[in-house]
Amino acid sequence: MRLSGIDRQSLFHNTVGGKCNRGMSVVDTSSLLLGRSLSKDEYFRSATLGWMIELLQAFFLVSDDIMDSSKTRRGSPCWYLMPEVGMIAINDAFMLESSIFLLLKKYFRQDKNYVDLMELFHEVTFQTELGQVCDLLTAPEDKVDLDNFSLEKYTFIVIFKTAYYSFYLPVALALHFCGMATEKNLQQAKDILIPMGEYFQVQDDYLDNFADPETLGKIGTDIQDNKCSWLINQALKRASAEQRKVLDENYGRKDKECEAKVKAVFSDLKLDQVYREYEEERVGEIRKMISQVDESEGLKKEVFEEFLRKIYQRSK
Ligand code: DMA
Ligand code: MG
Ligand code: MG
Ligand code: MG
Repeated sequence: MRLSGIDRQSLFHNTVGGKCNRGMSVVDTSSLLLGRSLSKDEYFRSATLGWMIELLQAFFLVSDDIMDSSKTRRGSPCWYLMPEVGMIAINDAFMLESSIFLLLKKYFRQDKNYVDLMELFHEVTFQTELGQVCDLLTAPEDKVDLDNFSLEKYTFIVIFKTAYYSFYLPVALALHFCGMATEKNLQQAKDILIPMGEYFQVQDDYLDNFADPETLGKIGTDIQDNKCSWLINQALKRASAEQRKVLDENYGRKDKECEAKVKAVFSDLKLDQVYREYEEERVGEIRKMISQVDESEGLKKEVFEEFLRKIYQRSK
């Protein structure tokens, strides 16, 4: 089937231009698991699985940017803000998702893992959507109530909206691809990659406020969007009565000046330093978990070391 102009543009605008960490992880993990470089065919097939995660990511980002009223993504305007796109972006998001299953059928229909791979994509998609709906429901636009936030809610949201599809999925796909998807290997992968994904979303929340949008490729929206982010949860733990009042009166308002007042409280509370301490502690714990991985069924510690290396102290 030939893609018409607009679908082609959606595909290019939304699937290329990112870091491709998720997609490449399938290829790199497969090679690590097999302990050798991949044949041409193995490379092609694992890269195809990798592109499917990038398509899933594109689907989530196009819809996430609409729901979060974001302005830019990967240094360009969000897809729904492009000329002549608008709310057609919603259907484009669905088509990006559907294309995963077209590719899966085209290249993996004959594979004995076909159903496992398909179920994995469906399951992880559902988990992400569950995370997204909790993210949105804890951030009502018209009702700011900071008492509604908690680190427990935060942890639930980020595990579901980010950790499953960004961290568990690439390794689970590679395990299936290499014929090593034993229950034990999948469980060990989950036990490490879910906390790692949680840490990754804490970084995302930190960068939303503290990074240079030029480097990050996107302009932060969490404060104006009333998000139950890592930073606001840390601020609530530390704020004086006066600072709390500023947060109550200015968080979640669609107003640049209100946003600036919240940012000032975040910086007075030295949340950048709090974040750096959190990062060191969390990374220490994750490294410890990695050192305890049981490699008896073919899983390799290096798989996780490589993931951690890619995200540690990231600035975008
Ligand atoms: C990201 O949450 C989650 C998904 C499923 C895209 P977010 O809105 O913080 O992401 P970003 O900062 O990239 O908009
Ligand atoms: Mg967003
Ligand atoms: Mg979001
Ligand atoms: Mg974010």
